[in-house]
Amino acid sequence: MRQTVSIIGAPMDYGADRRGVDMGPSAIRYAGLADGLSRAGVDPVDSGDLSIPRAEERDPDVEQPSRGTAKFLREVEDVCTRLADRVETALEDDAFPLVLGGDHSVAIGSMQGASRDADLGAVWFDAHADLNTPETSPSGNVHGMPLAAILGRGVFEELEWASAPRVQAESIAYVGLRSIDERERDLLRDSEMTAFTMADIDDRGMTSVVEDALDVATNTTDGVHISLDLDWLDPRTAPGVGTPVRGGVTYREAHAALETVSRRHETDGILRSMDVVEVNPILDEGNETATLAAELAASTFGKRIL
Ligand code: 4U7
Ligand code: MN
Ligand code: MN
Ligand code: MN
Repeated sequence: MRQTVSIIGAPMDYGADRRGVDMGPSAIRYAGLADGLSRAGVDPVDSGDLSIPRAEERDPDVEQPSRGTAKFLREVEDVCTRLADRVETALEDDAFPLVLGGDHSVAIGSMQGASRDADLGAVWFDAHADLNTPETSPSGNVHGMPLAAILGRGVFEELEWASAPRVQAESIAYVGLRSIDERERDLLRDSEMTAFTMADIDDRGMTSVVEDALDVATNTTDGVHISLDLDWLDPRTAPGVGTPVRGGVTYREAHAALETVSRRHETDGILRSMDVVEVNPILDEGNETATLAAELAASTFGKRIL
């Protein structure tokens, strides 16, 4: 039986400074996401977008002295709570939730929802560690904080909508890290997470690194969440992102990584949920980054050359 993939758009840009990432879901759909998924052998069902008020109608709330700085935290809470419910519902209907961002703070909602009824591991494909707390963040942007939120670090410990008790640090693996803030590095070193950097990919090759990351994320969990931030790729290949970092993964490496995930899913049924985030059509060139996002989502479900 073909697996149903429920496409859930979360056009949120509260978590990032560069406007335009709220257009990501449209651009990824327009780039042929549904066709790509069908060709990969799954049944896409589009559940539409969450309705999200524009940031201009909201107050950025930069002053929350007791909490440190986290811009639009209340708005992120509202969206992530609704998103978590949508993800949970998709899983109850035996569908696979595929969340389209929006900035990376949507991952708080997708992982919350996917871990309400399961122990969840994660593979984080990103240039960044996304482990700042409002206290350590140099920007106050929540898209740099989703893993700290999920793991209940700093002030997130008290925020029930954010932390996900069934996600453990030891079941999270980064792949492709290359930009970490100073205070974030201490948080990462003190945690039980596994980090594969760009240097590990250089040394060992992508497929072997991803195999290890999947071992980490499947060990003692019921399923794996894939979080794909398009700034994981080199900016020459994926220019449409708000926080580009040179020296990222190539087009081929990216496909190899997600095809490795798909092979493991085919044999062991490891996948539970996924988000594809940080596509910013305003900064993109000819919808190239959105097209890549759609292709990589298809590769996750087994797009094959032959
Ligand atoms: B993304 C940053 F300071 N670390 O916290 C921050 F460099 O979801 C960037 O990975 C965060 O794109 C990038 O603002 C968040 C910065
Ligand atoms: Mn990110
Ligand atoms: Mn990033
Ligand atoms: Mn970014």
